[in-house]
Amino acid sequence: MDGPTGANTQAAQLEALYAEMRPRSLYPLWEVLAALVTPTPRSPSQTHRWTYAEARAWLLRAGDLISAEQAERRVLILENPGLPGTSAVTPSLYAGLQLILPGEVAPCHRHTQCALRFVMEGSGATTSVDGEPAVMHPFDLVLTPNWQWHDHGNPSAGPMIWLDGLDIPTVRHFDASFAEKLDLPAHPPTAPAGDTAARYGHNLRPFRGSTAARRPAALPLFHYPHDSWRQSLLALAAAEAPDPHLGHALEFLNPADGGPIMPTIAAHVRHLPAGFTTLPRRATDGTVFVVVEGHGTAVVDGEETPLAERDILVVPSWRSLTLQAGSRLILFGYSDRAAQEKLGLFRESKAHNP
Ligand code: GTQ
Repeated sequence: MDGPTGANTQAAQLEALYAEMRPRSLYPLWEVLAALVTPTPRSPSQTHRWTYAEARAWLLRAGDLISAEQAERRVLILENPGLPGTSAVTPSLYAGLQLILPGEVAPCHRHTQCALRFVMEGSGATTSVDGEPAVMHPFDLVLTPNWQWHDHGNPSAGPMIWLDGLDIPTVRHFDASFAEKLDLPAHPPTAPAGDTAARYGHNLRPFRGSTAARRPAALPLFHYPHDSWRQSLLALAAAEAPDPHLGHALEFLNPADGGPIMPTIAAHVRHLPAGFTTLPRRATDGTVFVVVEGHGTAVVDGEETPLAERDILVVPSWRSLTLQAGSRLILFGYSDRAAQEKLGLFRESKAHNP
């Protein structure tokens, strides 16, 4: 037998085996098993906060340099510092800040990626979905689901900025990206603003089999105005004590099935009364938050991040999150929980009172 440093040790023989196999794309699982099948999530993504004022200044500078038409979408990508080169904010999701200046149009296209828009600033720009405009106001949620035509226009007098949330990395993961452009800058009008809200937005829908059913049956609604979700959230807050881990929380739903807003993305809003601190909670859905109202602190695995209005915060999968409200704090959040629940992957863990 050779000694432990000899050419015939197990390690040396294995290394020789690996070297022979490598050019033929064969590798030993036992060297990587612990890193592949981890006992708990080990997200490479990091907790990160983008300050709105800083991002906004750079976005407006881009607005001086390139038009929405030329860019197709004039967007600053919020890339997670732990996922360089991926354009991803979490391993499954994308986030970007989009700017449309007065008079501009972001031309009509459609793609297999699902998108949400959460308005950060400005009033009166429109996102048209299959030819029906949603007139956007601050903190409105607008959806452009998988394969629905959409274009954006800004007939208002001021810049319009919103957060784009898409499932780009998920679609890339499945190698299922398709996209096409319409030959026209904007989709021909098919319905006036508010038409879908009237037909599908009030716990009603067009009578089955009638000609009035004009939207896709599986996902008809695409505009969730701030006024209306805020009123519901504050009514809940007035009615009962906050959930210890979440505060008052309401999920946006798809009226067709009571499920999340899109097949891959779920979204919700939270309210924390002034001075309230949540108990720590972790969940498998890495989440992008927008501060809608107020200020506070996010404590993620013990590390504090101050939160101010319009800041954007990403909290990766399975990090312990505690929220402290310095004033009344209202947050919007989106995550891949919709996809994870379908796949049987979603888990959460709630710390109990010490
Ligand atoms: O508005 O369709 O931020 O296709 C990234 C990709 C926005 C959009 C983004 C897109 C869009």
